[in-house]
Amino acid sequence: LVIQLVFMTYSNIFLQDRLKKLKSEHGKVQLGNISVDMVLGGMRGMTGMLWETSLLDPEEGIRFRGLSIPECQKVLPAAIKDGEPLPEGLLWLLLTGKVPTKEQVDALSKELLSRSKVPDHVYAAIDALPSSAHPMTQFTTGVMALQVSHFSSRLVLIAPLILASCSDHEGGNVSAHTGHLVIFIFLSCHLSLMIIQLQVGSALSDPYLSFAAALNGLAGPLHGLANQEVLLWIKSVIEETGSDISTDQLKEYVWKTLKSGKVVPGYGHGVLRQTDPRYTCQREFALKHLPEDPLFKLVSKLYEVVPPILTELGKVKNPWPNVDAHSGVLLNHFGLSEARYYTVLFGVSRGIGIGSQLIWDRALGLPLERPKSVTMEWLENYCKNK
Ligand code: NMX
Ligand code: MLT
Repeated sequence: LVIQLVFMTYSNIFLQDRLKKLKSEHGKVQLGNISVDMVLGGMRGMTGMLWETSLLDPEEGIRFRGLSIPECQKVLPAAIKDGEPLPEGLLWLLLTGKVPTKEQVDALSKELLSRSKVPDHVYAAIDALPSSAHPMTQFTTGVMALQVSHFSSRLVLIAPLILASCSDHEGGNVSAHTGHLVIFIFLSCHLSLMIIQLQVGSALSDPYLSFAAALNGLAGPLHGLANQEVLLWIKSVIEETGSDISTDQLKEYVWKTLKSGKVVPGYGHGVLRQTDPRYTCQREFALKHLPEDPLFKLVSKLYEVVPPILTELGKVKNPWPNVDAHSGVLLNHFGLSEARYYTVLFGVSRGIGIGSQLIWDRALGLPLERPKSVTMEWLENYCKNK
């Protein structure tokens, strides 16, 4: 199986030639103009990097290797009939660009499981932290500790089913971009061993260091920590107003949050301009499996109440919910009520996407990323002389 997977991934090696051709024939084609707004606005809307595993459309949402979330749900193998796609199937798809069979996914799961023993020193490193350490700090510490082990030919994959859709969100999001930026590794393929053997080169960060950096970005409340924040916020609504909350009370609470200078967690997005399809797929799952869950009912009510309020604010580009508005409620329903762990699950899931693209970064020999920065004075002078 491993040989098959590596072969399929690298049989696409002709992509190196495609990349060379693209560069030599079209290297000078302009992809757009950079405005001062873009420079001051976190590089929004600048097309500036190559990311093969997924592509995000502002209206439609994410496509993994060309497949939308509903399409993935249809074609990727599930553990049970009509169940949700297995994360290993998504990993296969991201790596090879091909939809795997159930047998291939099962064999991959077995292979990964056989390589999933975590060395004792990793637990010791995590245990050495104070018990108050946030789970994301524990996670990053664990990943960093793995870096000094001989774990590098192994891949732990425990991505939970419902979060598989968070695996990749093209390259520009904070976590993926950070991982991509930091990753400059030598990758050699050990056909006989495992999918990937990642080795540290001189002054180059290996995947553990890179993934740890990505996780640190994910741990921010405007990015992955938002799923924790959403559940805590929803619980605070209930604490303050009781569970039988009216629409007017909810509106009032949303306004109160905004007036205190906070954002409404789980709403808005840096790229998307519609409801996140990951939210929609989780909502459909909830309608099927937990329609009476009181927190789900509240999340549904928020879907009616929040967008008009954010629209009224006048400055929010996307008033619709993102994935984090929903995931916590599902996890809570199935017994994971410790909201502080939610971002860890997001991180495990994101490892699938970052890891898959990492292989392609090396296969395609992508160069060191180093965009140019300028000072305010430079911009002022440039604009004056225009
Ligand atoms: N609640 C209140 N204000 C908001 C919200 C929101 N949910 N979303 C955007 N705004 C504000 C934003 O703070 C900015 O205000 P100001 O000009 O005063 O700084 C203004 O609207 C324009 O922001 P946008 O261009 O619409 O959004 P931007 O690309 O800057 O930020 C987010 C995107 C995701 C950071 C932002 O929508 C947000 O803070 N959302 C809440 C946190 C969240 O759910 N994050 C998870 C994102 C998904 N993920 O997993 O990473
Ligand atoms: C993500 O999944 O990374 C988030 O939706 C944020 C983004 O795409 O910028």
